[in-house]
Amino acid sequence: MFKKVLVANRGEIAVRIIRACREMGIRTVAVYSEADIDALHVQVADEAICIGAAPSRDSYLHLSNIISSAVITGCEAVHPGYGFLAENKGFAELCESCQIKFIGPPPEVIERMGDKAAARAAMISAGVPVVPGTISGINGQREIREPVKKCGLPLIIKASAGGGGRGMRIVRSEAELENALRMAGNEAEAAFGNGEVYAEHYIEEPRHIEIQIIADQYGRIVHLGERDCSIQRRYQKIVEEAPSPVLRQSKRIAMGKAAVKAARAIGYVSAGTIEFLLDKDGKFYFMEMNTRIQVEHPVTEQITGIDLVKAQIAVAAGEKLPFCQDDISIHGHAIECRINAEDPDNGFSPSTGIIERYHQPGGPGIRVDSCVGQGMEIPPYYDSLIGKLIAWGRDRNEALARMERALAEYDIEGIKTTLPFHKRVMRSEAFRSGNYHTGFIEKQMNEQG
Ligand code: MV4
Repeated sequence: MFKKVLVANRGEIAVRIIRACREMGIRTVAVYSEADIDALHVQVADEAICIGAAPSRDSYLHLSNIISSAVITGCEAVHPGYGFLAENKGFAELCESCQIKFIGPPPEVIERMGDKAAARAAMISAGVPVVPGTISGINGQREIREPVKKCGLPLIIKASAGGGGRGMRIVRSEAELENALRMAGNEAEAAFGNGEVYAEHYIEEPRHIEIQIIADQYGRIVHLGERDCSIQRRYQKIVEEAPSPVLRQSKRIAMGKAAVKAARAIGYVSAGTIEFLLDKDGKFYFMEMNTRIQVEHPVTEQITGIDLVKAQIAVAAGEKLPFCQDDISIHGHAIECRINAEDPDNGFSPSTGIIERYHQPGGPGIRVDSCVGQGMEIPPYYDSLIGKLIAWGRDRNEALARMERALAEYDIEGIKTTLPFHKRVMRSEAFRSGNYHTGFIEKQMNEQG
């Protein structure tokens, strides 16, 4: 096992990784920007090194400052968390070339899954269901109506280099197609420096259901069930739950098998997530693969009892997975609310400043993964996620009741947060019934109570 790991991240995920390392007897090195000198991850790590100025590009995205910190402190591995360098092929390669283990999949796998058109093609070869669409990227030379023939209408144009919803266009009539292709291409070129786009049939009001997998270096791949992440706003997940309130056991098994097949086909190692769209007929389709630990991993941990971060570190160190598929069982239900420093009454605009009062909930079934406390300042430079509130119950109703109780206990003053918004989500009829889709916030959030 590793003796020392550098945590190349900040915020709650850095703290989460440091906790896993501590339990495993691994020493940790935190890195921090000038804005984060008083941050929690710096306090809880064994050592800490300042890697630059507040803007991410000068610190948390600065490859050479981070890799030098790992070398100087004698770390054998780097955990990238999520965001920042987690899906940066160049960083994974740089780690490898310095004989430092990148805790994640091989660089080629990061690259392949980062290209959404290539990922789609790989899944078609692997026999994993994908939405009907164009096989490879469209670059303007082809017959303009080809996407309509292959996908039918409505269709959606996506950027190959995109993901997470950026640079997408929905086309409802053939007349819109040419313009939409050009606009999407231009947008993709501007945003990613790669104008390649592809098209898929557009599935109306789908559910976003993703399967967690974990793979070791010896070909064992296990799935840990699904998370339902359909509650999103502008492609940002807000609430996640596991298991999905709409999946039957047979569908769960089918999606799990598809996810394992996908992971095996691309030579996956580490923790990863296969995202699927579930349509109204209950058919599921591959959408994207995330080659990192995700924000919402705790709901899976709560219902499987498996510590995903520890498992991810162990497989990176060359250990065999200590469990097989038959050892995995789903116990109860978990819901996660993302606590963002944002003002839900003002278009979710970022809220910065000092936390004047802070009291977090506890008690039965409650987990808080957070990085803030009373007197701390939320800097304006980074992601607005300041914590995650996770409720577990023997069934969905108990998890929901505990979440509502914990939201009422949670007190954060001095900055705006998404706490009041979550209270409304939990009260809404659509969420309570479990019968919601990705248009929940725009269309279904008619409040009760
Ligand atoms: C889709 C889709 C419907 N049909 N693809 C949005 C984020 C990006 N990862 C893919 N997205 C979608 N792709 C097809 N063929 C609908 C969405 C989508 C969505 C997906 C997941 C969660 C929320 C969403 C909100 C709007 C649209």
